[in-house]
Amino acid sequence: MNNGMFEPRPEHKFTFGLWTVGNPGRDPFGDAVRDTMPPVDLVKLLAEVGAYGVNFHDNDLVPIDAAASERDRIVKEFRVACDTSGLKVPMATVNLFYDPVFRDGAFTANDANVRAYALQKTIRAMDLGAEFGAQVFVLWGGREGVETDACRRPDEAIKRFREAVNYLCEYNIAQNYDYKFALEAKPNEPRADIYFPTTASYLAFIPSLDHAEMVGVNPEVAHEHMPGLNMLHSVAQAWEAGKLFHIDLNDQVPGRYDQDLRFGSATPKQAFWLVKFLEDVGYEGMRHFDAHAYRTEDYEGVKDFARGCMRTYLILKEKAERWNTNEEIRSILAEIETTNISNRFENAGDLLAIEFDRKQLSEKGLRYERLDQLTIDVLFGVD
Ligand code: GLT
Ligand code: MN
Ligand code: MN
Repeated sequence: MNNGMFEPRPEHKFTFGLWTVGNPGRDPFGDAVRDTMPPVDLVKLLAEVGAYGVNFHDNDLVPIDAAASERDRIVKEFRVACDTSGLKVPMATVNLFYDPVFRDGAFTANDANVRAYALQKTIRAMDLGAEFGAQVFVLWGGREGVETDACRRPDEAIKRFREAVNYLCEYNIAQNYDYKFALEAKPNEPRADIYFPTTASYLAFIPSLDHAEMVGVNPEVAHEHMPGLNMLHSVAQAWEAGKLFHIDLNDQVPGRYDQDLRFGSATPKQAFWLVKFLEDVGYEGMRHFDAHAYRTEDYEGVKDFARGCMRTYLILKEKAERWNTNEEIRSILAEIETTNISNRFENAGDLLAIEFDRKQLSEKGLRYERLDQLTIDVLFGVD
């Protein structure tokens, strides 16, 4: 039904990480279920399903131990694949979590040489992303945390993290890269506790940086849902602060391990409010899917997964339009607005002089039940 309407187009700015469609299904309890697909083939797969762009960590593309000549060959091949398929590289990032060297963190590790290596690895990843025209650089500090707080004071970790981001901003300026950095929060996993557990933590930290204007956030649905937070509220706060530089779309049931499910597949109502917000405010950044296919799937299933992420986004976008134009919804919203006539009190005396009628103010039902049911009707297609 309405198939053409939900087909991805370049202007939708749908992107996927190499690590998402390339996820071979390994988990802590079981081995890979899909053969590893080379990056150039993943680009073809993404082009086939209609994505706009592909993002990568340094080591998704270039193995950590690659010699310079191998790096150049890989980069060349990847460029040809992107050019041929028309795929863009809007975002790049760095893997500071996989290698054992980062077992105690990267920018916050206690060993100064590990911290320096992490910085070196990051600026090389910035060079790599810049070669492909990436404009956003995501920093997810997966190992920036602890199993035991005995190892360092957390305020020291914050200072180290600040020093690292300041350094990267200087490099960005020196190289004329013009990147925007997007800090991605996650409360736990892979470590017991990760510093800066929520998007709001990063929003509070960013103003303390030397180049705060260069740094924003990359909220992820799953990472907000894991501790039971409301993704929409985190995104709205970032947007209102002018800091929504990127977004990771996927899904997650609160309280579980990091599921990275197909966008909208577990909590479609929350996904609806999120899409509606992004569309209503006119967010112009990438709609990046940071998720992966079920472990039951082969590469045809991976395509189903990727198509599903984009299709659900577009369905929800259409639902948002229906919600915005639904007559009964509009009339309830208009009714709500009648109570929102703001008073300005020139001085506190004016405010103190008013006798509020609390009983009258709390008498009338607010009709949010009806409003929510109308939302459900829209979502279920019976509006
Ligand atoms: C990793 C993580 C994601 C981050 C990626 C960027 S890598 O898969 O689970 O949430 O966005 O480093
Ligand atoms: Mn993510
Ligand atoms: Mn995740």
